[in-house]
Amino acid sequence: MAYAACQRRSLDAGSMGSTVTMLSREEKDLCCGCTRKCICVTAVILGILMVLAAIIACTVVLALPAKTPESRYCVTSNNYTGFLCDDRRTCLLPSQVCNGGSDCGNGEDETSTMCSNLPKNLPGYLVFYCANPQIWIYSNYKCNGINNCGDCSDESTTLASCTICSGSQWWPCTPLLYEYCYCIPRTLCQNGAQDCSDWSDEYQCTK
Ligand SMILES: [Ca+2]
Ligand SMILES: [Ca+2]
Repeated sequence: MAYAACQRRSLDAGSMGSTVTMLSREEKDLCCGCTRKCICVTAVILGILMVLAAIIACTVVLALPAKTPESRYCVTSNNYTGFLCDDRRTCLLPSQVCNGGSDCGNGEDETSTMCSNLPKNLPGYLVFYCANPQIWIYSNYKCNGINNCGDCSDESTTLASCTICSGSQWWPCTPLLYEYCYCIPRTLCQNGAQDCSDWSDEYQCTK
């Protein structure tokens, strides 16, 4: 007997007097069984719905992108890629990070997590790997005219994408000094000492 029919039968019986007296034992058993069955079915459906809801919730949570570390990328006033302090205003030069001195207000540029395994734990934009990948420098030492890698790969047009000897402060030549790569500072011109292999620093370059 369907549950609705049981209810209607009970109501009919109720309108005629007592539900108990008007329903036979069989009818009562059937109605009672029907009710229990409906409760069971409802419970099973609710259980299934809860499981489905849990699966959907898990799927949504797992589908969300993992929280990425807070970006500290910034650009310094002299146009270097830098490290942003917690104040979200101070932009440090790469070489100020893990240099042993606290340059951010909260010392976030010197955390043991970041500085314990250099350069692996540094943000990649602070690091430049030389032609010999075992050697690295801070990225602000790239294209600065100085031979920081030791093989001038940090001053090259190929690996470092530098513009060779740009700016009037440089004189292009083959330097005698290991410190320079493709040019010398113009301040060394006409100083009475040879700095270029062709002496152009003394006979051609003007300050
Ligand atoms: Ca520092
Ligand atoms: Ca350099």
